[in-house]
Amino acid sequence: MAGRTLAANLGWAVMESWIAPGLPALPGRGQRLALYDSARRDVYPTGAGPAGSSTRGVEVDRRTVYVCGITPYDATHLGHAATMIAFDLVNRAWRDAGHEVAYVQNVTDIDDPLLERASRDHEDWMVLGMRETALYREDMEALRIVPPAHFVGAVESIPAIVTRVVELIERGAGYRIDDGSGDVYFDLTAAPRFGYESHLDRTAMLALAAERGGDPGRAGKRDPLDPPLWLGAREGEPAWDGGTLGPGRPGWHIECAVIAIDRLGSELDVQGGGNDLQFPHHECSAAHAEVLTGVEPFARHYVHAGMIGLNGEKMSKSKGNLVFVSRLRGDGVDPMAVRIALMSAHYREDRQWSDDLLKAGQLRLALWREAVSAPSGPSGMDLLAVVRAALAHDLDTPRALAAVDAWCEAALAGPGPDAQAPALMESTVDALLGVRL
Ligand code: 5CA
Ligand code: ZN
Repeated sequence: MAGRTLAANLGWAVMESWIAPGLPALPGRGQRLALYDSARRDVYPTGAGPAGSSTRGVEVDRRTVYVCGITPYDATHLGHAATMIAFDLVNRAWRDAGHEVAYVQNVTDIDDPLLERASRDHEDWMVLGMRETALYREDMEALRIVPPAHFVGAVESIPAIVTRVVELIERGAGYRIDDGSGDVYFDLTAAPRFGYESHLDRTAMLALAAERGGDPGRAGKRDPLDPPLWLGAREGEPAWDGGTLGPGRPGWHIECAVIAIDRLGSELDVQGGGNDLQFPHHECSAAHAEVLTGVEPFARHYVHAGMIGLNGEKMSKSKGNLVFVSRLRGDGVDPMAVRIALMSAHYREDRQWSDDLLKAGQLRLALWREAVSAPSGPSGMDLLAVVRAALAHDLDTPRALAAVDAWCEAALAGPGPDAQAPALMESTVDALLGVRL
């Protein structure tokens, strides 16, 4: 096979995910989930078509989601947690609606930021990546995130990526820069619909590409926006055997395109991540995948979670304004209170983390825990129906949480008609919201 590398023959470690939380069974079925699609700019039902039908032979009762995961050069912060919780709600809602879910998440375990941090701290980049990935797994487990079926590293995917980059060159969609660097770029003219996912004008695209890891100023490119597919080996940097590409390492967007199509096929129900990935990352990944498979669109829904900020700025490793999930855990904060706090606003909203938000989450958790011990309450089936309906409409967690609060207040105010309700309320918030009381 073209691109079978020395690294693969030596056997790079394959990523392991984490232990799954228990999912209590609920009576009945959830509704069909509708989500906002960035490409179509509105809320649409997820899935291939009307219930009972299929397009291009896709099974309607299977749902596929690819979520852009961490670059492990620092610990999981609340922004990562919020994004992973949003897609966990998607996973839970689909399962509740009776779907089989195929969920893939990547780990960008080789990229510039990882090498820069390792070099700054005089550390081995691989050990750094392994340590932060291990901590991420622990954090995900503590937050009761249902693990992806495939948790896939970039490094272990290099042979597959090499094969696909060679394929893109053969199709005339990839070209080598003739300066001895060994760098290979994607030719955007191969993707005439480029821009349909993010709707930006060229000036905005150029600015965002420069800001978010791109290299519009790189000499020798056919178009400043052309993204790298393969970076030729550099002195002092790790490199892998790229077969006819020569030694080097993969570009970022091709990593996600290849992992997604190899594990999930040529069309996804959901391509997910934070809204910082809408451009250029998801636009470029979609362009790569569409040229490789000939199927458009790559994803039926491009779903973007809002940015969590601190003190008025986006929480980001490069800015250093981070609140780590592990630090909160270390301080004895219940991860369920963190989860509630992050779900108290809508997932698409850019929002700020604060001590007050956490305190409100802790109070809510205490209220729910007190109420679940009540001997009875208002109808548990009614509460389940409201929570299901709220989540089915683009994950309306503020409405779902308010319904749980109202049930709790009523249950604590005096005896209610339903003695089964406290147990059903407990399973509802566990199965659908991921909150264990
Ligand atoms: N490895 C790439 C994706 S292929 C990456 O963006 N890694 S990351 O570590 O920077 O981010 C991991 C995930 O968390 C991505 O989906 C990203 O969009 C999301 N994310 C990053 N920062 C925030 C934030 N402040 N708020 C919400 N989500 C965030
Ligand atoms: Zn990605």
